[in-house]
Amino acid sequence: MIGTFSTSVRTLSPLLSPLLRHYYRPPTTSLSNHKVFFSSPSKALRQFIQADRAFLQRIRSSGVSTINQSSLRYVSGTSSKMPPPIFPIPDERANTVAKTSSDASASVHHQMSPQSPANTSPVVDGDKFDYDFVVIGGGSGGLAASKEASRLGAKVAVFDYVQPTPIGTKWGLGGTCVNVGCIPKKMMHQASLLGEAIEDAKSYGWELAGGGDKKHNWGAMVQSIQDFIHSLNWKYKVALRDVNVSYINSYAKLIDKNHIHAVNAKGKEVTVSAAKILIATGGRPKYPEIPGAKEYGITSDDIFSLQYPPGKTLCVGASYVSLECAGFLAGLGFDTTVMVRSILLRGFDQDMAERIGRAMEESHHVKFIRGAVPSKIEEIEPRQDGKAGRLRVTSTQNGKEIVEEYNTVLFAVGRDACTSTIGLEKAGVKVNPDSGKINAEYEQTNVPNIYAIGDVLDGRPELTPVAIQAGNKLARRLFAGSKVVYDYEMVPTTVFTPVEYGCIGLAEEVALKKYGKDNIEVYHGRYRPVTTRPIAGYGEEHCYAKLICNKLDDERVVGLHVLGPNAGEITQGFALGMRLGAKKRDFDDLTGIHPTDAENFVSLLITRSSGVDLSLPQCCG
Ligand code: FAD
Ligand code: NA7
Repeated sequence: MIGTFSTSVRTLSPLLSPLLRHYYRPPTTSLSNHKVFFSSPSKALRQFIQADRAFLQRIRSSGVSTINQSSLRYVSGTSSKMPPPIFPIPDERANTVAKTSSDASASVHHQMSPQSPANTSPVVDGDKFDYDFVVIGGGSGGLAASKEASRLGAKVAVFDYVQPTPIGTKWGLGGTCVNVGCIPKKMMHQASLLGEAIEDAKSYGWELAGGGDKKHNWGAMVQSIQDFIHSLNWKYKVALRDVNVSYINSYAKLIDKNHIHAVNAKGKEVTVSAAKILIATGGRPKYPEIPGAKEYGITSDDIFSLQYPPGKTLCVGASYVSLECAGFLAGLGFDTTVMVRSILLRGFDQDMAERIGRAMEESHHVKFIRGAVPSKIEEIEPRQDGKAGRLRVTSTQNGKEIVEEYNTVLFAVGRDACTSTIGLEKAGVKVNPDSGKINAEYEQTNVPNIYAIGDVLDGRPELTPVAIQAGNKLARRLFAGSKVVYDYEMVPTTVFTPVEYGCIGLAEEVALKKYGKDNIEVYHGRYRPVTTRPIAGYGEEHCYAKLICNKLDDERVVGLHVLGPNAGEITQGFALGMRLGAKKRDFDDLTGIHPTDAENFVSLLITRSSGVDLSLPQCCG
């Protein structure tokens, strides 16, 4: 509902537009400056944004047919002047979202067929149950869905509870992304890039006071990041309260398809009933089943709040989580090794994965042990407050045993969906026995009133924006009659290794398999980054852009890949073009912004089939 109002206001009322500007906190700039990005909406707008059912009702019954500054003043009693009508407030909630939200207008959004199972009525059975909608899991997906449902008039509760890691790490409201995922990861990545920027700065004439070498303080970085995260935990709580979502900090389990039993940290129990239930419990890191793994190893759940510098570190696994952690640890000056069982970045374009490996090895001094798995971890010296321990790691590489000493072993060997201890079987919800994940078309499980989103979903990308978008759209379908479903295709993503890798669409090997070798053309090129170390020349030998085109469809671009600084920002921009069906000639016709790294995509002339060697281009044509 609020989405509907804000869209109409934004479109039709210039009076309010200054207040509806979207402020954002850039993830890559100063932690200490983040406060300047908070907006301060007027009282009327705040009331509008925090609209509860009573306020929406007052708007309806007031006879006001326009949502803008003056009508808000009228409804909130600060003005007695009835505003003139500009935009009609629709009476039927069922139609509003589809008619006026951005969902309905964008060409890429998908509508459900009227027969689709989750195309439910917005009317809820509120009287029979404590809540219209109960969400289990207050992470990216659960928070988004709960707030949207409540804004749309549903009575909502969210259960969120963090079970501590084997070494006792725990965190607050917000789930993986904000506490132990995207956000602290990006900040440590940024901390490591800043170390490189210091070298870069020297080439531009900056001098360090006293001429001394740079030195990184792990404790200070962790403190800043954790302070920032705690501020976000608090803001999430406030945001739930502002839209009248009940937050219950307890571990929840289903008792049957409409009842949930939960226990908090002090053992206090509560049972609630709900017409509709959403499973958004996310995932947690796996540990390999080897002696010493849980006793002495850590995972991404621990690294971002680790109270001591990790020292010489072994990252086990070649997933993006492992490579990202290895990247920032090496950038912060730690001796870092990645143990790879088979290939780098399974599921990603393998040409790009190998380029990332080379960049990490050659430019960032990360060591790789290929074809190896650990078999045992023993403690030589225990970790203490403020100091890492010493660990002996025994591994098998191509049948041979290798033994090496490390201060920290970080496992990034995959994640388990949190579905095995939440009573799904009691409610009759089925999971894929191989992955433990829930198969839910249109986010609806096999039990019609139980839904699932985010990392618990089988075969879906495990990414924060995916969970958020799917959650918002599900809430609109459940409580506003929308038919718009989330489209899981063409999801852009970025691996934040020291030289970042952004991609959208198909990996080259997948495109070749799907369309056939003769029907695919690959346009690619190396480029010099203009944004980092143009003088010192850091990383330029690794920067690379590639477009994979389907010749059967007039060279429609089916895959875009970029390895270079700020690849996330580049990929996000081009993702829109890709979703709108861009062809190679659209890229060629696009005027570049000079000097940028992204402009390399408008001048990719060399095809893989030509076999022409890729030399670094000169600047400015
Ligand atoms: P989560 O965010 O995991 O939230 C689930 C919540 O439910 C948790 O708080 C959990 O404690 C709680 N919970 C579980 N069981 C119960 C229960 N029974 N009762 C109550 N509460 C319960 N994605 C990106 O898009 N970009 C990135 O750069 C990125 N980086 C990542 C880096 C790392 C190191 C990791 C691990 C992940 C990263 N991700 C990234 C993935 C992203 O964090 C997840 O896809 C996203 O958080 C999933 O959201 P979710 O709502 O499904 O679950
Ligand atoms: P992934 O993407 O599932 O990758 C797991 C990695 O760990 C992969 O490289 C595996 O190698 C490796 N692995 C798995 N088991 C072992 C053992 N026992 N020993 C050594 N190496 C092993 O996991 P992530 O943790 O990065 O992320 C999962 C999701 O979380 C991801 O989609 C993100 O969205 C967040 P393999 O290639 O199988 O040989």
